[in-house]
Amino acid sequence: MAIQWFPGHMHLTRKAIAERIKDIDVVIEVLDARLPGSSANPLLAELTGHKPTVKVLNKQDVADPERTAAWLDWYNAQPGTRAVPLDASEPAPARRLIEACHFLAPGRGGMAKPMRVLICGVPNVGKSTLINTLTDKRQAKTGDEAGITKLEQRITLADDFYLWDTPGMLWPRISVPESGYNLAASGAVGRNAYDEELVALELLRTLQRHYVPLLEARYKLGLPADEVAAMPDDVLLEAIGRKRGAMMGGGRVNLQKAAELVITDFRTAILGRISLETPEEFEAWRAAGQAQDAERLAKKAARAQARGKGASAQPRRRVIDAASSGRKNGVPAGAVAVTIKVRPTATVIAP
Ligand SMILES: Nc1nc2c(ncn2[C@@H]2O[C@H](COP(=O)(O)OP(=O)(O)OP(=O)(O)O)[C@@H](O)[C@H]2O)c(=O)[nH]1
Ligand SMILES: [Mg+2]
Repeated sequence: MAIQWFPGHMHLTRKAIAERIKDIDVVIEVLDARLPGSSANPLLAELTGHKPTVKVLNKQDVADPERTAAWLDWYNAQPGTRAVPLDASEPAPARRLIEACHFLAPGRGGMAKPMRVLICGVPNVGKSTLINTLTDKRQAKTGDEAGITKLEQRITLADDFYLWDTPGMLWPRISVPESGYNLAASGAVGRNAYDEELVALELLRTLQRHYVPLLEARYKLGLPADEVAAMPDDVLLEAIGRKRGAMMGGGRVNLQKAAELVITDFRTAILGRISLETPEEFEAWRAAGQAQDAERLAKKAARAQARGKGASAQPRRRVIDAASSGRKNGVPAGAVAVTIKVRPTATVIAP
């Protein structure tokens, strides 16, 4: 089953961003460099897409550098879209974002027209850390858990430069299952909204495809690389659990504990620098998700038509608003382009 997490505070965040965006000059969308496609929120694109935007590929220090380069090429080849890699705790590159804001909104600055910047992105991606680095103070609460920031907060960078930290937001229906798993592995999804074992198995499958030497280096399974790559994922999880001492009574492996170990090793980068998707992989997943959504909608329409014959003219269910149903004008949320347009004049900011 697909992973979904859209709790009440995200409904409020969506409303707050929709309201705030009118008075915003530049949007900084923070993406996770280990999963740039999956961490680009289509709902945010709807809410903020008309404003000049910089995409930040954050946590680049724990992402696979080759894949980050591929993602930057991919984004920066698209007209009007610009992306920069970042480690949010490093002051010098973070400060370059301030210059980028002035570039994108040249008319703003000075007491009469202060610069107003909205920082947004999925949960746990590093928005508040970036704000603290930019202001050189611990003004925003941070933590290695989804949902640390619960309310929008204005932070003053200078008398004429304001930043808005926003709570991390996902979207009501994640129609690309791989994105749900990758978001959960990264820590963007609340703990109770997914099954650690399933997420760890999916993560292991990715590691078996692309990062077998890192698996061997961490877990010392003592097996040839091709054998590790070909192992059934649940057998691999069990072998890792046994190696790492995640045991319960009767000599059995505690698979829940083993799953938590694997996920933590990925999040903390003890496993090494890993990215869970390439632009090509993500595009293929998205196309499959869109095709499935289209099929689902067609089936639903056919059912409604069949029911309509002889049924009363009154709709049976209350119509919920387009955005919270995950759809706009009949188009599924996952079908909305994840790239955010910036002014055609924008330039690449050197990393
Ligand atoms: N390795 C690495 N860790 C980072 C980076 N930026 C943030 N973190 C860590 O990621 C975790 C989440 O950071 P936050 O700044 O709280 O994330 P957030 O986006 O504000 O999260 P929410 O408020 O829950 O939406 C913290 O443990 C940070 O230390 C980065 O560039 N690299
Ligand atoms: Mg935060």
